[in-house]
Amino acid sequence: MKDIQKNNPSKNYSADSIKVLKGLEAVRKRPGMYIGDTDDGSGLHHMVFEVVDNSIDEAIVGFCKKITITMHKDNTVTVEDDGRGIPVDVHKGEKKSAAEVIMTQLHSGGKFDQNSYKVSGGLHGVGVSVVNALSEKLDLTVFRDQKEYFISFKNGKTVSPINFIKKTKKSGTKITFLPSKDIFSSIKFNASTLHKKMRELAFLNKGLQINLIDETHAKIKLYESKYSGGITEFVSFLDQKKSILANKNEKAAFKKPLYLMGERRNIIVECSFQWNAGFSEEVLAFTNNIQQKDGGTHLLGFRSALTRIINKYLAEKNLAKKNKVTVGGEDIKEGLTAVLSIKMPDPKFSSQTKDKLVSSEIRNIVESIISDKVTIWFDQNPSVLRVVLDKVLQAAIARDLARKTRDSVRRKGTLELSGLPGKLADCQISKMEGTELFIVEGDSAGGSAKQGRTREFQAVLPLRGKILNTYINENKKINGFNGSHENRALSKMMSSNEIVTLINALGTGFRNFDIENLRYEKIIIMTDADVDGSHIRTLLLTFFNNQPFNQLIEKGHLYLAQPPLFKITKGTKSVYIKNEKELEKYILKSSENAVKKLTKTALEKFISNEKKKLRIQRFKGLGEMNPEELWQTTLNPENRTLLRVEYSKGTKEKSKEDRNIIKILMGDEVAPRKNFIISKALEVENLDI
Ligand code: 0RA
Repeated sequence: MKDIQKNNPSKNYSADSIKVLKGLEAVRKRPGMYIGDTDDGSGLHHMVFEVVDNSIDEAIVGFCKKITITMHKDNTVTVEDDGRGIPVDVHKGEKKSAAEVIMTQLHSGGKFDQNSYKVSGGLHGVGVSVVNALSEKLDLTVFRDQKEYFISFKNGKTVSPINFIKKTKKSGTKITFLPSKDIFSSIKFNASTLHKKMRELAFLNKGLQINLIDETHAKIKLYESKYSGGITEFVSFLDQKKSILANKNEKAAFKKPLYLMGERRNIIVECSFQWNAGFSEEVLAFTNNIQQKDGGTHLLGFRSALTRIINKYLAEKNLAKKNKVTVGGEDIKEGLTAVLSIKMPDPKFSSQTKDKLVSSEIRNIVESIISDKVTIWFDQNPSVLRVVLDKVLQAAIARDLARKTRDSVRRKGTLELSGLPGKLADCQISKMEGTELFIVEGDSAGGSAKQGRTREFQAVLPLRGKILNTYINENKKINGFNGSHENRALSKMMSSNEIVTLINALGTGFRNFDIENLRYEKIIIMTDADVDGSHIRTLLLTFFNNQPFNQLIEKGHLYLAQPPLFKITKGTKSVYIKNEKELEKYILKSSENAVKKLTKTALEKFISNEKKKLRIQRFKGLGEMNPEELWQTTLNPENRTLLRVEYSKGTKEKSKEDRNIIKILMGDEVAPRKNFIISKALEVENLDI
C-alpha cells in the first residue's frame, strides 16, 4: 500500500481538482447501466461494494486500517472507515462543499482526475454519487480535521448543506443508506453475499480489517476478515475449499504458497500460487480489487511466465527428454491454485462488467515480473522446485498415457466392431469359463496357432516383436504426494502398443482394473524354445508381475505352454519331445535292454549312435510347426503340458525372496544382475547362443 502512496498526488487534494461531469437524473432513469441488475440482487449488493470501494481506496493509499459494514434491521446499511474523511472544503465553481459535490455529481471525485490518481475499483467505477442517486435516504458523517460534519440526502438530492456538528478525535467517513424501493425489486441484503465479498477484499488488501455486522436477526452476528498474509492466505483458503469440494485431502505440494510482488511503470503486480494433488485449476485474476472472471492480459502474462520458467528448468535438468514427454500449459495447470492481483491506473476492460482486462502493455509487465521473481524463488528453494517439476511431469506423463489409450481405442474401433484389438483371433464361447487365450510370439506362429486351435474355446493373440521391460519397483514410493509412482508405472507399460493391445484382449482394464472382467479362464504364454522366446516370456512375466495384473498370477490364471523342441521320426512314426533331457530319456527307453549293460561312459556313446539312426528335427520356432502339429503337441488339452505360473513355494502371494530375484533380474541396476549370473553360471545346463 505504501508503494502507491509515494506516487500519489491526491495528498495535495483540493476541491478544485474535482471535475464536475453530469447530474444524477440519468442514473435514476437507467439504474441498471450504472449499478447492475436491479431485480436479481446483484445491483443492490453493488451499492454496498461501491461505497466500500471508496474506503478501500483510502486503505490502498495507506490512510485506512479498518472498515465496518453494518446491516440494520430497517434495511439500511452503514459503511464506516477510519480514513482521512471526504473533504468538506467549499468547491469554488459549485459553491458547495466537496462532500456534497462528490455525493451529488456523477463522475466526480478524485479518481477521475489525472492529477489526483487513485487506483479505485468499484464495479462500474461510478462513485458513491450513484449510490446516493439510488437511495431513498443517505446520511453522510465526515470526521476530518478534529471535526465532525453531517449532511443528508433523499433520492440523491441534498436535504440541507453540510453542517459542523461537534469536535472529535476521530478521522474517517461514515455513510448510511437505504436503497430505493422504487428502483430495486427487493432491498433485503444477504449477509453471506456481503461476507464473501468482504473476505475477498480483505485477502486482496493485506492487513486491512473488514468487519461485517449483521443486526437483522435477534442475535447479532459479526464476521471479521483480516489477513496479514494477504493473497498467500487467499491461495491457502481456496486450496482448502477445493479439497473439501473434492471430498478428499488433496495435499498441497509445498508448505506455504509461493508469493511474489513487483512494481514496474506504476503498475503493482502481486501473485501467489500453490499446487495440490488434485486435478482442477483455480486461478483468480484481479485488477484494482475487481475480479476478471474471463482473465485477460494479466492472466496471459502469468501463464506464459510460468510455462516458460518450468520448461526452462525441465530442459536444464534434461527431465522432459528423459521422460519422453513434452510439457505444455495444461500440465502446469493441473492442481494449480493461484491469485494474481494487479493495481494500475486507468485499466481498460472489454466490457462494462470488467470481466476481461484488455490493457495490452500489462501482459509483458506481468510476464517479466513473474519470470524474474519466480526464478529467484526457485533458485533459492530447490526442494520446492523439485516437487513442482515432478508434479508437472506426472501430469504430462498421465496426459500422454490418456492419449495412447484413446488412440488404442480408436484403432480398435476402426479394425473390429467388437471393440477388441484387431490382431486378436477371439474364441466363440462368450463366457469366461473354459476359455483360453494364447499369447504367441510373432505373426507366423500366430498364423499356425490360429489355424491349429479349436476356435470354440481358444483365442490367439500374436504379439509383434518384443514388449518393453515393464519392471516397476513396488517398494519405491515417490514422495507419496500424488500417486505419481502408479502413473509412472502405467505410463511405462502403456508406452508399448503391444501391451495396450494385450490389456484390451484381457478385458480387465488397467486404471480401473477389475479381475471380474477377465475374458478368459487361462492366459497361456506360448513362446519359441529359443533365447528370444525365453526373453519374450520373461518380459511378459515381468508385465504380469506388476500390480494390478499380478492378481492373474495370484488367482492361478497364468500359464506357460510347453511346445516341443524336437520331432523324432522313425519310419512313418513321429514323436514330439519337449527338451534335450526328454530326448535322452526317449532314446534310452527305446533301447532299454541294450542300455542296461552299458557302463556309464559308454553311455553317452550309445546315445550318439542311436541319434544317428533316428530323424530328429529341432523346431527353431513355433512357426515351423504345421497347424496340426501345434494342435497335437501344444494346444490340445488331452496331450499338452501346461505350467501354471505361481509365486514360489506354493504361496499365493509374492514372497520377499521372489521380489528380490525379480528385482535383480529385471531392475535397472546392472551390477546385482551380473553378480547373480556369475554365481549361477555353473548351474547352467542348456545354453542356447
Ligand atoms: C475524495 C478525496 C479524498 C478522499 C475521498 C474522496 C474519500 C472518499 C470516501 C468515501 C468513503 N470513504 C472515503 N474516504 C475518502 C482525499 C482527501 C484528502 O486528500 O485528504
